[in-house]
Amino acid sequence: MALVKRKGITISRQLLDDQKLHPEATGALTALLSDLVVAGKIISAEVNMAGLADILGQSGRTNIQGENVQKLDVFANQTIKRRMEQCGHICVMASEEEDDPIPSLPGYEGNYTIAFDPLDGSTNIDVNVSVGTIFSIHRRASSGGPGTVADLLQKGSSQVAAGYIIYGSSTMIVYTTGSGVHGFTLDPSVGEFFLSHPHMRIPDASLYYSVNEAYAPYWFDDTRDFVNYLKSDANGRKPYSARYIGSLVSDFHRNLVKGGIFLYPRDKKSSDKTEGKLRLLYEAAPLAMVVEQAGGRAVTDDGRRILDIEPTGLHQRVPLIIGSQHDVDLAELFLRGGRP
Ligand code: AHM
Ligand code: MG
Repeated sequence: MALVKRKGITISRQLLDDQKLHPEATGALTALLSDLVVAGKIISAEVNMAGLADILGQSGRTNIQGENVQKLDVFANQTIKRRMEQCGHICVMASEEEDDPIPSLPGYEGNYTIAFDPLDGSTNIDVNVSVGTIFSIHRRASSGGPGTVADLLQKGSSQVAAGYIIYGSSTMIVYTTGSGVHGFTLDPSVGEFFLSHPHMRIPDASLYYSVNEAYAPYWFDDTRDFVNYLKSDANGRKPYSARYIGSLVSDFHRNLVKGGIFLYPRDKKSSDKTEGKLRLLYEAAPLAMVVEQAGGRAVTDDGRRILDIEPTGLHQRVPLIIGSQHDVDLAELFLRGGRP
């Protein structure tokens, strides 16, 4: 029987309801996600204090682990590692901030892996723009003991959960375990996430595009033609509007709620952008699972479904086109050389 979702239920309740959809579930994924939620609350509290760091000064102020205040992306990375390495359900982790796989504490290895971008868009912190944590969870591929790189290099379609925490005007967590997408907003007065956005669906079409247009001179022709088409009023169309924050979680979240298309395509200029900038494991794959679960699409600029890409390296980059279904379909048409 489908459960009726009302606003105001807690994330713990929702996680348990998700678990009920899988009769074989042991509760391990629920416990893992609950620990991740705790990490999100700790990071949220620290992000909210960021603007006061210069006023209060860094020395003397200690965080929850009793350390002096650190750079926020380092703090976020350590916070997630500490929650996950001893949660008892993770065998190995990968972080955008670290070159190598991160093992769990000996004796605490479990059946899942997590890849995360601890604080995406952290260059925006100083100007009070929203940043976020992105996470991707897989069942391990190996059968026991410490996890390996091979456990982490699984394609996006086998994720068992994915989502993000956005530290914005409110802190929200948006996640999927493969049965739709739900959004929760943190009530800081009681320290609890409450369901605020049940069964999120991305609008099929939109009038917003998000791309860093400063790179337009280096784009391939089809990318430029597509963006020019969006901006044009050809055939009496209403032109799209540009919305680019430069903080992926924020740009993605806005598009998820309002509809829109986000592009970080390849370009001809810099060698490290030949595959785009964004990382498959930490950014593209988890957001692709969220967007598909919400009715949207995520592809590369040569038409591959993000969730079908076999990763070959932990820090592999991938060109990303993600958002409303109709808009991504239209982008694909242009990038295949077609025109409406
Ligand atoms: P980061 O992981 O180093 O923070 O970089 C990722 C960020 C994304 O949040 C954002 O979409 C992108 O970089 C912006 O890049 P650019 O400044 O090239 O437009
Ligand atoms: Mg990032």
